[in-house]
Amino acid sequence: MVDTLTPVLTDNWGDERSWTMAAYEGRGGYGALRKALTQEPAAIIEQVKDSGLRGRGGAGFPTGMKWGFIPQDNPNPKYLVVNADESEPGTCKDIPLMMANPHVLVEGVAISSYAIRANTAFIYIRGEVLHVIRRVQRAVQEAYLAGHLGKDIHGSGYDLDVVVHAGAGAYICGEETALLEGLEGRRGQPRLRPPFPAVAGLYASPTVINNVESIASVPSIVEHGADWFSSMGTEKSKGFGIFSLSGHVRNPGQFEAPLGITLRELIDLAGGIREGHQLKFWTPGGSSTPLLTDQHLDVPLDFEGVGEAGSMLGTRALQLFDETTCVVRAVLRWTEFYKHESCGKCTPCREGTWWLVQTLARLEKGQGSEQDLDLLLDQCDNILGRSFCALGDGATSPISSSIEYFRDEYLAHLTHGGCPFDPAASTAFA
Ligand code: L3W
Ligand code: SF4
Repeated sequence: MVDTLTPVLTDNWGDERSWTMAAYEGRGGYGALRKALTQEPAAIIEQVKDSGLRGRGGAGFPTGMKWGFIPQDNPNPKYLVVNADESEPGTCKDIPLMMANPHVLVEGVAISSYAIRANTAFIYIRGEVLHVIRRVQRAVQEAYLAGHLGKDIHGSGYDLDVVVHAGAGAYICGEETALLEGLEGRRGQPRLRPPFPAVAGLYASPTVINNVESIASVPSIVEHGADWFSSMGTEKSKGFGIFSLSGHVRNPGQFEAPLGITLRELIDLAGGIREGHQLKFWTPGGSSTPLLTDQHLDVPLDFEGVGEAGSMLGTRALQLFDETTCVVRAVLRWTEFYKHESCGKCTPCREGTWWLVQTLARLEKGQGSEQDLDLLLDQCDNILGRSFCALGDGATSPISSSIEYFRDEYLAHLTHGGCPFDPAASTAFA
């Protein structure tokens, strides 16, 4: 089964001091940048379009198409912004990527900025991960010293400055327009779209915002070609991606594999569910994606397959829970997170997430009534599609999906006057 892995971004993670310029260049690093600089910027955009690369930050928007939206006749400067504010519960791919292989990101930033004709790029990293900020800052310094960044890069006449920016610790700043607000020095709250950032983004100028993994995939596309990339994956979800397995598996970690791999295959790669236990439920892309169950082990993990199963591929943060986990408690915990992180701008999410926690907490303690399940679904209905940004919608995903698959477990909390998984509260499942 191990031959289903396609290590590209993760290939050097086991190398000694893999994060240094010497180690990266020792493997041919920055060769793709030199190659890109001999081509027209528009040709790079075409190559990325042809590769089929879709955004790795959750939404799967075609990367080359987004770059193509940058209006080159706009006299304002163009900007590239890397969204490295990785905060979705369970998502843990960009941080290890930046720690182990920061130069693939820096090289991707240089190529992508050249393609959209930006002379300034920002890497916005969540503020809590100081070690990652330092590592990326160091890689940027090394790249300046080696002439991969700065003035007249490799004699091409192209100039690029890269700024590493530390966020201040708000989940909402992973939303692209809230990130821009933060970068401009304001409180991180989403902006109305349209206009999309490609037209009016940072400082009201055309801006491409891409996830770390999307940008880090670019050097390999330039090096090996669009056909090489699109030969992996599925018809509409091309290439490879990092799948993060956490929770009740024997060997949790990062597995880089073609899109379309199934959870069954990934669990095999991770050594199986922990001994003596069975999978109960899982998230395909963090807690903002509807839960799936053991009925969905063979769903192709691509944008289409997971969509057909009623969820979203999201960030491929696969959190696995076995039969010892109380789904109500897990969902309550996630909902508390959304309540805490709601930026407060719009009423459905600001008030709604508070009400969701009240209702869920009552149910979890076994103090509610069966009508509270309908109340919860009604509260979700008043948030989903009525919120200003995806945070509100995401907050409803684990709740409505858990009621769909585990209604009986909610009811068991009422019957037993508390959590049936907690021996102190009940012996229901003893
Ligand atoms: C120009 C148009 N640009 C769309 C661009 C848009 C953005 C990209 C995707 O949310 C999801 C969210 C999370 N002209 C355009 C256009 N664009 N139409 O395309 O846009 P969109 O709105 O589909 O998604 P989004 O706002 O980027 C991302 C979900 O992913 N998620 C991920 C969370 C990830 C983290 C993390 O820690 N990394 O928080 C998980 O489910 O909920 O639904 O660039 O400008 N006509
Ligand atoms: Fe803020 Fe939530 Fe509204 Fe998004 S949905 S703007 S996070 S209050």
